[in-house]
Amino acid sequence: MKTVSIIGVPMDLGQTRRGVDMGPSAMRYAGVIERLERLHYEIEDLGDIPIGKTEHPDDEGSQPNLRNLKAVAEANEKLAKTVDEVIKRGRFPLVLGGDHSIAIGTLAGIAKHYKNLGVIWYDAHGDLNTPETSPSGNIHGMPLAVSLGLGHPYLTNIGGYSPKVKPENIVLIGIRSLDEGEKQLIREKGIKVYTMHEIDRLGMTTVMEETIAYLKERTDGVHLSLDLDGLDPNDAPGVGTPVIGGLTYRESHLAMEMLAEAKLITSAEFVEVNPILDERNKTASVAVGLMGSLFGEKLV
Ligand code: Z70
Ligand code: MN
Ligand code: MN
Ligand code: MN
Repeated sequence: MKTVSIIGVPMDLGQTRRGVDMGPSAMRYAGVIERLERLHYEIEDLGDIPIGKTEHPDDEGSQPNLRNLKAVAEANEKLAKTVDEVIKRGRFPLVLGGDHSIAIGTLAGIAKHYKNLGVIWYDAHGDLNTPETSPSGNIHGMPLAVSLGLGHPYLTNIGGYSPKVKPENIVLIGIRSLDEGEKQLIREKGIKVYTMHEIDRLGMTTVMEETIAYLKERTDGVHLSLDLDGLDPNDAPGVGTPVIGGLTYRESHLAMEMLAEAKLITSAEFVEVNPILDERNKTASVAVGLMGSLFGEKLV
């Protein structure tokens, strides 16, 4: 990865807290472009994907437990197309969110370029709900299920194919909040999960060594989908759904550094930064710092 394309997705329709649509600007202000240029990457900023309105005519109560379905689907179609073109041009897509529903479009744009795309889902949550299991109707709690082919066809068919990823090619890291249906799906599909329990027992070094070895032997590309709420709210307060007891700043940097060393990651997205809930752009700065480590920044 020598050339990087930044794609902003000011999406906030996948959940109900206002402000996460300002995430891409916050990460640009926190210096993402300068940070990666210092590492000698050639960066292009493709600007932001346009997001429609909440009041899409087709969303009028017609889709049970799928808030803003049509508007979310349309934005993700556009995102998928943009990501697809970036990869066709041989560049590394770096997507800045926006709520986590944008992973639907990112993965739709990426997955067709690989036989066996791996996914690292760094998050407090599993995002494995379907309209049947979701307690909230928020699509940001569903993107990983959608990518497995589960959910409304407006979402699963984005990019014109489904599924995007195989359950055995996914690794969840940082998990500490799962709904009943998500737990069932994880067991049923045998998805690899490092909850906070395993991370505390094994330590982040072992967790990442195992994750890297596991994905290296079965995938031909790995997408990192990093939800800032995977981090502890002390380190990343600017998120819509903070969950106590999370990954630290230090563990997260270590994880990114180990991924950089392994040269494993072929695309990435950083989501759920909400500047309105943040403290002096701390969470966006943490996100940009993690991108620095992911792209090979070293102290000495
Ligand atoms: C819950 C739901 C979620 C992110 C919260 C929460 C999902 N499981 N995802 N914050 N990023 O509503 O489905
Ligand atoms: Mn908005
Ligand atoms: Mn998430
Ligand atoms: Mn989350």
